[in-house]
Amino acid sequence: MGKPSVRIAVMGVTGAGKSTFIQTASDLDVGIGHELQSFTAEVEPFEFDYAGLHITLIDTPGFNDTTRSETEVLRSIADWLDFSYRNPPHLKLTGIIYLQSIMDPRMYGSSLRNLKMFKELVGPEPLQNVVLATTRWGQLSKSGEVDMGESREKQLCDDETYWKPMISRGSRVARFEDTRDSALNLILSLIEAQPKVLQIQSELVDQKKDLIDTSAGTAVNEEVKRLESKYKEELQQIQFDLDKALEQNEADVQEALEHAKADFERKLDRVHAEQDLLRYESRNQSRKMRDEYEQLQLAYQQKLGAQKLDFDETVRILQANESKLRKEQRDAMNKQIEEMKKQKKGSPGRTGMKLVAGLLPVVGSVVLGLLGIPVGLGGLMGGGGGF
Ligand SMILES: Nc1nc2c(ncn2[C@@H]2O[C@H](COP(=O)(O)OP(=O)(O)O)[C@@H](O)[C@H]2O)c(=O)[nH]1
Ligand SMILES: [Mg+2]
Repeated sequence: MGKPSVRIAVMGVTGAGKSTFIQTASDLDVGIGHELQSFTAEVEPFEFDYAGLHITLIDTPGFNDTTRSETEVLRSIADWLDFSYRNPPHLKLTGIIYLQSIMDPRMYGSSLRNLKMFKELVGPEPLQNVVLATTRWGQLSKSGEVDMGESREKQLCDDETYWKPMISRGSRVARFEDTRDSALNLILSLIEAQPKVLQIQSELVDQKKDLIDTSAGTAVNEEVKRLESKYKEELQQIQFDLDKALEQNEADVQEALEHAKADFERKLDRVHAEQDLLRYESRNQSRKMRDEYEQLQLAYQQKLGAQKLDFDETVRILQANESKLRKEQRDAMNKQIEEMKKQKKGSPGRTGMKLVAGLLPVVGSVVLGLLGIPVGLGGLMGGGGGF
């Protein structure tokens, strides 16, 4: 006969003290994160025996991870929960310990966001099997600030946007006092509970939903959409600023910029329209869009630099980088160059700036960014005139 099994997920923002808690409880070396780097990138179970029980503590990444998107974090947690429940012996969690550092003076945006994601993952039913635990009481007692900790704890419990609704639904509040006993007591307080299926497990396995249609997936997708509109606003702002900056220059430059902007906005619209279809890929799309946006910014800066470039120098730089282009782009670029070469050397129609402006609608802003026209060429050549 095996020992009775206890499975507890440990959640909370990066830095809340999840790994510290697991290490203290299990005496295993779990690898504890330092400073801003978050150590736990994937869901990772740690197993040990205690008091006749086989205990598994499941370490999870926080949604405020410094290196991974919310989608990636959600996917890794959802995949683990999905897999363990979907396949025999269809494991359910005995409980969840949600950690929150008592050292945090207030609920930061990322803490609130993480809590929201936690609630979406767990759903209302299993909240009875949740312990909301504050960490770092050891530090507070050393510095004689336990009173302050107590008033923060009270705030957490009394605030509607924080723990209050969860406590009303049966979640308990506890403190992790930095000792093994304290950690084990927290765990033992959960073992009587009837294991429950989490909302995300029920949605993915029983209701056969796609991740993006689950409550947690929807919350992430909303965030993606919010980011998209933010990028759009920023793009408009940059357009405005650059219009101003270019006011004194030739109309064709501005026209080209307008063209590039319209191009970009069409892409943005397409991403919006496709987002719901893209499902899992939505965050990738958003990331790709951000890259393009950054390229566009770069291209703008380069154009400002190119106003001071002469024609031949611009041709040299472009052609030195032409291997980065697809054949049709390369052909289009060289056609444009040949076109302009027909004009008289040193004529106002034949400058680096005019060349870049002419290329913009042909090869697009992203490609121009790849072509490596150096930024801030102030000292290289005199203004508009060629040669
Ligand atoms: N003294 C003390 N330090 C803690 C406690 N919890 C976390 N830390 C420290 O805070 C940092 C982040 O903790 P960690 O356990 O890696 O957080 P995680 O990201 O939630 O796994 C580490 O440097 C820990 O040593 C605690 O309860 N007491
Ligand atoms: Mg950790």
